[in-house]
Amino acid sequence: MPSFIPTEHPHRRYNPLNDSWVLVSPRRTKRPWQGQVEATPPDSRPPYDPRCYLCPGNRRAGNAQNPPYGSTFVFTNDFAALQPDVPTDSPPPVAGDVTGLLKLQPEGGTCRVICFSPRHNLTLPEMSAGALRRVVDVWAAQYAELGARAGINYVQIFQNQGAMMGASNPHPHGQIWATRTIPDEPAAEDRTQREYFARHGRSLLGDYLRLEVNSGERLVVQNEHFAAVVPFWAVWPFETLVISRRHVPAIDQFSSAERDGLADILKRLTTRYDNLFNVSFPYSMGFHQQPTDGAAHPHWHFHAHFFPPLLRSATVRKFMVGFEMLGMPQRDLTAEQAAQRLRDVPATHYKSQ
Ligand code: H2U
Ligand code: ZN
Repeated sequence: MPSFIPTEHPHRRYNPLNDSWVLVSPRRTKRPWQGQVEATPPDSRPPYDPRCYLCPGNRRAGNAQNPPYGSTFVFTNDFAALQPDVPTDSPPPVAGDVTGLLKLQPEGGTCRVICFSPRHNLTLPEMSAGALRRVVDVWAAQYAELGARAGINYVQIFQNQGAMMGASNPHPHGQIWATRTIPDEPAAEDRTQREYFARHGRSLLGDYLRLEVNSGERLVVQNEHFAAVVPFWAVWPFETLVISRRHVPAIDQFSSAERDGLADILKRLTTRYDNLFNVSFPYSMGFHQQPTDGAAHPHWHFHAHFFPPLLRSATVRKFMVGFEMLGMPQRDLTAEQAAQRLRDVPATHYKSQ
């Protein structure tokens, strides 16, 4: 089927998952750049760093001591953004506000940190399939445990990879923030998926995945259980969406084979990311799963978002400023071009080539 997607002309694309638009300006990557250049952090980390807060056996910043863990380790964030014991009663109106414009609600929850590996110098693509599978099992167990708690209605699992994305420590780790209210992004996706399911009787992302697998234009990697695409509506230059082939609402409902499949697709995708500029590719990633509010969510389809900031090279990132902050998101290369770039790099990690 011929593609009628413009490769030269500015156009807008619609994101049906969060009901927003992105401006695509394919020719803008040709503009000269004399602006900020990021430092490429040297990657000469030892397998164990006695000063690292997350290495096995070390003391953390809050003075707790990590056990001598051998695979993964989960602990409550010593500087948690959410606390479980926040009063839930509605507070009185903000003093002086007769308009109702100033709204304030208490928010309860909990924050955890997950060390993916005892090895200080690894990243996800450098971990073995078996070790990654153990991380998947920890994510599933954490989602199930936190989600079952009274007062936890949403569980956000995520990872900030790299200093450029705000990771505070190079030890391989991710976070979980579990909240009483459903945050805005998953709340928007809950609405769009519910409406699509009500109208068509099928999952929005299931239909989208079928379309992407048939076209192949935006496909990056796939296996028996998952596919990773640069979504048609991607905002970040090399943004990807990992979608399960089976319409499953949450990670704890995957079979053992599907969990292996998730570990495999994450390894293959992050390997390609690192191979793009031969650096450990920075990103924020996370899973979007059904809220744990006890309501039925038959429309929810498990997926992971990867939002990497790099644009032209290891040192030049995309800035979401000016028009993006005041108008709408804008991107410089098309989703199809980004997917092609990610397909063109080797499937084996550059450090092991
Ligand atoms: P980020 O690298 O994505 O910031 O995650 C690390 C988290 O680890 C961060 O939220 C926590 C920080 O609060 N942390 C501890 O809980 N204890 C420590 O000793 C160091 C860091
Ligand atoms: Zn460490």
